[in-house]
Amino acid sequence: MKLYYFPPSPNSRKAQAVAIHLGLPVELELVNLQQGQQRTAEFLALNPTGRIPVLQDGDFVLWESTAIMQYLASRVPTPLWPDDVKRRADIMRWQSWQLSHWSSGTQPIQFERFVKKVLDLGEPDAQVLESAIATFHREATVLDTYLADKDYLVNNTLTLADFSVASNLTYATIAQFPLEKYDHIRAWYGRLEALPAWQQTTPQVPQG
Ligand SMILES: N[C@@H](CCC(=O)N[C@@H](CS)C(=O)NCC(=O)O)C(=O)O
Repeated sequence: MKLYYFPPSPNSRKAQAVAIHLGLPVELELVNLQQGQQRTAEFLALNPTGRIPVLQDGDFVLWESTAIMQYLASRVPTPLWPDDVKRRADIMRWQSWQLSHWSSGTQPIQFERFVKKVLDLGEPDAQVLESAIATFHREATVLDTYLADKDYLVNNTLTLADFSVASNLTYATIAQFPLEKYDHIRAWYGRLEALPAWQQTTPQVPQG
């Protein structure tokens, strides 16, 4: 299997971390987003949306990180994606929330405070930031409350849900996500950060 990825991308991190955690042999193929390699004809033939990650398994090509994670975790028996319909639905619930709602707060903060600086795109837009921070607090309150009596999101066991939701916190420190009052999120994310698969996929980013 081949994973088209870009190391700084939280979306490719999710898929790569799951592959590492499961010990699956996955060949990595760099798609340099800063050089526009996601827009080459060759890459668009794999993923017409022009985004990474993409997984290629023989002649089967799969894009969308959540689908890739589920496909990878279906290759071997694993508590990350248990063979139980309610547990799977619960995992899907959190993966859906992550893509639709959690990202709505975290991604604009990450873009305004971190990506703009790295790509020299100017100062953060105060209005965008204010709105994103309000969304962040709304969603973080839900997550923090849910985690108050749990170590992990589903069945109190590490699952794909944790990898998905944690991916948004990849740049939490450098982008100054307002996490101070969310003790349960910080404790839970600490558990993710202790995983070798998370450590091995930590992006190298310019500091400061
Ligand atoms: N919903 C997609 C989002 C993928 C995505 O947005 N990937 C970004 C990197 S984090 C990308 O490839 N961006 C390239 C571009 O927009 O040109 C997924 O979960 O895989």
